[in-house]
Amino acid sequence: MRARYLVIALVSAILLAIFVSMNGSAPDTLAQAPTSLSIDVIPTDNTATSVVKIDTCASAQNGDVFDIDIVIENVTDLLAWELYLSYDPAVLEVQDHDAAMFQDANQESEVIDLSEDTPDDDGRYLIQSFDSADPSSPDSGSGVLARITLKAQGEGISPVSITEVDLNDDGTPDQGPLLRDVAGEIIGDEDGDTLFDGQTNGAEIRIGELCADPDAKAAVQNRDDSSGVSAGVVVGAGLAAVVALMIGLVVVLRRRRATSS
Ligand SMILES: [Ca+2]
Ligand SMILES: [Ca+2]
Ligand SMILES: [Ca+2]
Ligand SMILES: [Ca+2]
Repeated sequence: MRARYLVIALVSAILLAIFVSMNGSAPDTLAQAPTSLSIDVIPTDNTATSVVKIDTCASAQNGDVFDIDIVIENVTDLLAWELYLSYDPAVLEVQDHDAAMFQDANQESEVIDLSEDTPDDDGRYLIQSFDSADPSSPDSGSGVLARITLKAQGEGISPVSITEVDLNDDGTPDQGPLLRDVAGEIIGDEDGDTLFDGQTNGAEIRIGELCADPDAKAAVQNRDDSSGVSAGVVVGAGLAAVVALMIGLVVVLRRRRATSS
């Protein structure tokens, strides 16, 4: 009798498990996290296939040169992608880029970089590449899709963003992130316009002012003790040239005055 109850309990448990799995509520916890894109404005210690901490604000000074990372997380079989970095050209310009980090990390990759030329100073920078390896060498997981070198061009706060943009204000986005997998399928497009609809996290860069966290500073490449001295020398030399020019002008004017009188 007791064994019979046990069998009934077991069968009920199995049926319940099947029911739950058919409704989709149980496997949700097992499902892979959705693909997301973010900008990490302090890329210190990130590698091509690992991201340490995504920072959303960094401060720097005018003239500073520093990197930011475009980070992808939880992608499966990525083969080709494109996205636009929006920035304020009064504050920043794009000096350089590396679009092959994440895609180049696995063996036999042959990444072709089709990004816009640098320097770029019109506020929209197109970065795109695909892995042309045969047999194909798609990439899965998380890492640094692209590393962008920026230069501070003026004081102020520049948002940096990779979300889709409606350029002609007709209510339909014209440009945005596009991710394609090894089967040619578009990744993360819910509404059929090919543009990525998953999480895209932007950030901001403050030139000449601190972030809410005063320690959130850009990883500046050009500013150290030696470059500070050489900048001072350059300014000094410039001033000397201006003074020499003015003395020359005064001499010429005096001579003219002398000859005309
Ligand atoms: Ca970081
Ligand atoms: Ca690859
Ligand atoms: Ca551009
Ligand atoms: Ca879409």
